[in-house]
Amino acid sequence: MNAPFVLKIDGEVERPTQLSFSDFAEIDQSFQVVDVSRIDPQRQGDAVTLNGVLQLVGVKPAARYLGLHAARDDFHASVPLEPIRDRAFFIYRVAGQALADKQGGPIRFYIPDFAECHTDEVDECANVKFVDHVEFTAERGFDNRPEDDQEHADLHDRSDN
Ligand SMILES: Nc1nc2c(c(=O)[nH]1)N[C@H]1C(S)=C(S)[C@@H](COP(=O)(O)O)O[C@H]1N2
Ligand SMILES: [Mo]
Repeated sequence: MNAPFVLKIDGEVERPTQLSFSDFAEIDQSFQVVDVSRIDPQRQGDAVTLNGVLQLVGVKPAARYLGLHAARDDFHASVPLEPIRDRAFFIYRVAGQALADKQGGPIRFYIPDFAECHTDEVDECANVKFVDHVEFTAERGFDNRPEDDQEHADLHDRSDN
């Protein structure tokens, strides 16, 4: 039996893909980030770089935005690819195990050096937890990140972030 996938990747790519936990673990060593706390002391675990995923799926030149979808809590961000392509990663493992719910698992997107929430397209809110679908688009896609202090405070109240 095939392992259940944890992340679906499609849109402007040559090879739409569904990745399981073991697929992540088997991605080439050159794209693995062992111990993300070396990059951001606030974060734990192991990751695969966004660049690794871009290579795997064969991202098309038309792709300018990265859609990060979390069905679990209906949270979505559409982030410009260029400013993050060499620094973002997908955290998928902590201490050898799949990332737990409370850590934003099974897959958590992470961009080091983000702006404060709702101040920029690349902000802390773009560090989407529970990502189950990544979609590359030519134009900015669906995004329901908070747009002001009130919406942001409400989100944190709701989700005990
Ligand atoms: N799926 C999902 N991802 C999310 C959010 C959310 O509500 N749902 N909140 C965002 C916000 S506003 C912040 S500040 C960070 C909080 O991450 P942390 O709980 O790991 O500190 O997650 C971001 N990613
Ligand atoms: Mo936030």
